[in-house]
Amino acid sequence: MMQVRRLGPQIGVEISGVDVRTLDDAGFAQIYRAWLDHNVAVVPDQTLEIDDFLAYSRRFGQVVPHPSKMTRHPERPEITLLGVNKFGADGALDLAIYRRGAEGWHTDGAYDEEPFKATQLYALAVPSRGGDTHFASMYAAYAALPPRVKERLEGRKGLYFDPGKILYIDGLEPPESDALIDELTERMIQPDGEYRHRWRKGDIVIWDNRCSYHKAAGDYPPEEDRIHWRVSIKERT
Ligand SMILES: O=C(O)CCC(=O)C(=O)O
Ligand SMILES: [Fe+2]
Repeated sequence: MMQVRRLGPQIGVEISGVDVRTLDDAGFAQIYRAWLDHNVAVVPDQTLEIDDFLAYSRRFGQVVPHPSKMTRHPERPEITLLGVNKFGADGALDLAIYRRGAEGWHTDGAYDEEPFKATQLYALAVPSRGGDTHFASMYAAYAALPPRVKERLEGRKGLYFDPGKILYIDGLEPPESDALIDELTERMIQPDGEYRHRWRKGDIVIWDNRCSYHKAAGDYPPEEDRIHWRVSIKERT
C-alpha cells in the first residue's frame, strides 16, 4: 500500500510502501505528482541494481551523463559515483570527493543553458552519523520576498539562481546587480522552507533543481562509507 507523508512544512514528501522495480504507470504518476508538488521526494527501502535505478530514473526524464568525468561509473557513464575512492594512494582524504556538494546552497547544472530538471540519488552506504543533505524550497523563498523585490523580478517569476555561479543580472548596472544578488542570497533559505534528509541505506531521493536548493552537510566520519549512485535528469526532448 502506497503511503504519502509530508516531511518539511513547505518541502519534502516521503512515498513508502512501494517497490520502484514493479511500479505501474498509475503508481508512478502519483510519485511524479507528489514530487512536483513538494520539490523533494524520498522513496525508502529499495534494493536496486544499477539497471533498476536507471530504468526508474528514466521515468522522470532523460538521464544524461554528468559533465564531471572523474566520478563517472567506469561502465555506466550516466551514473555518477558519490563517495567512492575518497582516499588517495597516499591515504590522504580527497576533499573534493568527501565534501562534494557541501560548499554551499546550490542547484545542479545552473551553469548549463538547459540545467538538469532533477537529480536523483540512491544510497548504497550511509555513515553512522552526519552526512545529511539539506534542501530548501525556492517557492518558499520567492513567497517570502518583500513586494519591492518581487516587483523588480517581475517577468522572471521564479527565484532561480545559484549564488556560487551567478555572474550578474542582465540589464542591471554592476553595483545594483551585486546588491540584488546579495539580497536574494540572504533571503534564499526560509526556515520553514527547509528539509534535512537523514539517509538510510536503500533510500532513493529525487529533487527538483528548478524550484529547490540543496547542499550536503559534509560532516560525517571520513573513515566511514557514504556512497550513492547519482543521476542527472533533463526534460525529454
Ligand atoms: O551528497 C549529497 O548529499 C548531495 C551532493 C550534491 O550536491 C549533488 O549530488 O548534487
Ligand atoms: Fe548538488
